[in-house]
Amino acid sequence: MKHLPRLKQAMSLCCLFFAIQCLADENIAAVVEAESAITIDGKASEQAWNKAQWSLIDKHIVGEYPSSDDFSGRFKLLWDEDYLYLMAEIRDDVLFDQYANPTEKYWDDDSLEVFIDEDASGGKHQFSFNAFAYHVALDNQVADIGPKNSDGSTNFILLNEHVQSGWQRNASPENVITWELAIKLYDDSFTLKGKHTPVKLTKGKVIGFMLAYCDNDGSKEREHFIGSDDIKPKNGDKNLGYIDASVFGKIKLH
Ligand SMILES: [Ca+2]
Ligand SMILES: [Ca+2]
Ligand SMILES: [Ca+2]
Ligand SMILES: [Ca+2]
Repeated sequence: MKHLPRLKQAMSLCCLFFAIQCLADENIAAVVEAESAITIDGKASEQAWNKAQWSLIDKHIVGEYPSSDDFSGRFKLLWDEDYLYLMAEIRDDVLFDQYANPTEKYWDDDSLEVFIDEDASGGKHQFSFNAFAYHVALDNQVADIGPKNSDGSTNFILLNEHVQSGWQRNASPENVITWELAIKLYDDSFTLKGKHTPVKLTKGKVIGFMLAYCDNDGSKEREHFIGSDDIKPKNGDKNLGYIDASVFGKIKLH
């Protein structure tokens, strides 16, 4: 009988752990599995999309907060063994692609920025593949920063094989673009040399994830940068996603 207090203690610890787990899970968005094949054509015509919940892209990162006509957006996610799928509905009054070179100042052109941390490790990733900040441009090319060049300069790279995308503008509602993406997940062993196999996705997997949109309607630099997650500023700066995966949100595959 003298074991009873210890048992009680263990049980309360279990309850506490369960409560903490529940609280932690509340902040992890659930992503449902795609029931049917997804065709990447910018159209949400697949039944599977109806099962996914919308999330808003409404958190300020850079620039003035735009009016809803200037920029507003929302997105849904689905997954299967090979891909994380994304459907984004973006209202943007002017589509602007001033730099023809896909690795030149791609963040100052209209682009969808998908942040992925395959193992939800968090931590610095600007010059490594601990996480990715895929800038998906209007020409469907995918840019990010790789490990530094041998002279120490920044290496802007294309990772087009990681993200397949398609978008279209619709007659109604006005100025609304639907983007559809299939994203392969690569872990932190990825390098720019050789062939790498994407990670197979399974139920219960937790992934670091954030989505943002760079909106420019004709200025030299982007006018707004709005994201899906609240970022705690560092020295007044909220534009930290391309540097540190710890500011991403988290999603869990269900
Ligand atoms: Ca489709
Ligand atoms: Ca705009
Ligand atoms: Ca990582
Ligand atoms: Ca724009």
